[in-house]
Amino acid sequence: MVEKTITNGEEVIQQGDIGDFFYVVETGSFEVFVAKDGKPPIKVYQYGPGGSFGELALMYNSPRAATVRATSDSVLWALDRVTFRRILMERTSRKRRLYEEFLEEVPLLVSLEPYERHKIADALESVVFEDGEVVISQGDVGENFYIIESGEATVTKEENGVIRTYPSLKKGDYFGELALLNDKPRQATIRAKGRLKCATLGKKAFVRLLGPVVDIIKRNTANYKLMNYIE
Ligand code: 1OR
Repeated sequence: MVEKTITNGEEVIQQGDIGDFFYVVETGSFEVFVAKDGKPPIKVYQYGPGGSFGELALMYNSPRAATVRATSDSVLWALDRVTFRRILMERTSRKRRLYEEFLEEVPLLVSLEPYERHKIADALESVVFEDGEVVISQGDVGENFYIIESGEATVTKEENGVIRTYPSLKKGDYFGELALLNDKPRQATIRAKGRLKCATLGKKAFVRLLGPVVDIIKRNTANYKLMNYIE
């Protein structure tokens, strides 16, 4: 990859151009604009550190679908078209195909644009837990967020020596968000009930990609309070 220094306001990609590079943001911020049917461009997306863009034209041999402009002085890493196609394309399209249908059916994510779900698919990794295995241990530091792909998980919480059990989690349910949102220790223990398969995101990707649904997540945590699951 080649490091590129970008100044505030610079256009890195212009809609309609031929694709040459794929970019990863090290520092700074970018806005994405799409112009359709002769109308003025509309802002549709933004990127910060850890974000990546410019993959579509390289994957589909199509013109650039959007314009990407820096909104601060930034540092990018650029990967040329040939290397992208040789090293990253197969994995990226396989993961997007693999998770597409599943992510469309996760209630939390239905309000997102397909492209936003694609970026989540890029960052997901699947993990499998056998019956009784602990996924999250109460009191631990939180590193990951989980969405259940298949199977069930039990939720227990220990308080003053008393262990309480809460309703089980099933396909499409998510967990592990509280510690990431609040920087607090894990508030409950989650265990596999039978074989459990989860799609997981690390903390940085969680913050970067689930920004648009954080309000929904926060609203849902109000239900935990009703259940006395958190203080
Ligand atoms: P590219 O190679 O086409 C422009 O060059 C890049 O902008 C594109 O790859 C994506 O990486 C990025 N539609 C199309 N491209 C988008 C979009 C987008 N958002 C970011 N890019 N959206 C749909 C708008 C109708 C935004 C969806 C949230």
